[in-house]
Amino acid sequence: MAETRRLRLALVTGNKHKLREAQEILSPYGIDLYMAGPEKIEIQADSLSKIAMVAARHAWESLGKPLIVDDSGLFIEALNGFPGPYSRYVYDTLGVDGILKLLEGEENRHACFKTAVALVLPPLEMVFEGKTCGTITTRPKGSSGFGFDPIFVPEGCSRTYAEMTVSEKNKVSHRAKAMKTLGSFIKSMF
Ligand code: ITT
Repeated sequence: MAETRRLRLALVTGNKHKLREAQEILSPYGIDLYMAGPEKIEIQADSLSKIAMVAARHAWESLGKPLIVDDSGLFIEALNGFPGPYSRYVYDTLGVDGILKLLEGEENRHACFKTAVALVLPPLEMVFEGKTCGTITTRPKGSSGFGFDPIFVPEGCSRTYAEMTVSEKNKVSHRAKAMKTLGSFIKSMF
């Protein structure tokens, strides 16, 4: 019987929800993802890809094992793309309610979630991106997921990410798109 090769890959994050979403996507591609703890440094920059790659290279220094870093953000059109790369800080300070307040009375609720996944698998260093657009609700709905999930309804859907199971979110999400591209790439390599 042919032996199936699987790749063990570390996800450097403090966010277990990201791990769960990404594990489900990557497993069919022969990738066993585990959470690794070296501190994820987060530089201030205007591009998620840059932030993810700097963090991934830094993590490699202490971990020395094949790894990925996922940096994601919510880009709101009426706020000129804010909070974008500053999403973590804005989530921790203003939270979901703060975003809804900023959009009070605003008719343009269009927004996009983006993910950049940086891979360090020496000598390879690559970034894979995913994007899903949709609308910001007027009040939080649902209790699953994390972060801004309760206020984001992806295009073509009637429920927020927080009203979906992990598998449902993975059918449409920004993270799933980035992880699938990563998965296909790795599968083609091994
Ligand atoms: P790590 O940096 O430790 O990986 P994090 O939660 O800080 O975890 P990011 O910096 O990538 O992740 O995300 C910035 C913010 O955007 C974060 O506070 C999340 O709340 C939010 N976010 C990221 N991905 C999301 C998603 O799929 N759904 C909802 N909110 C998300």
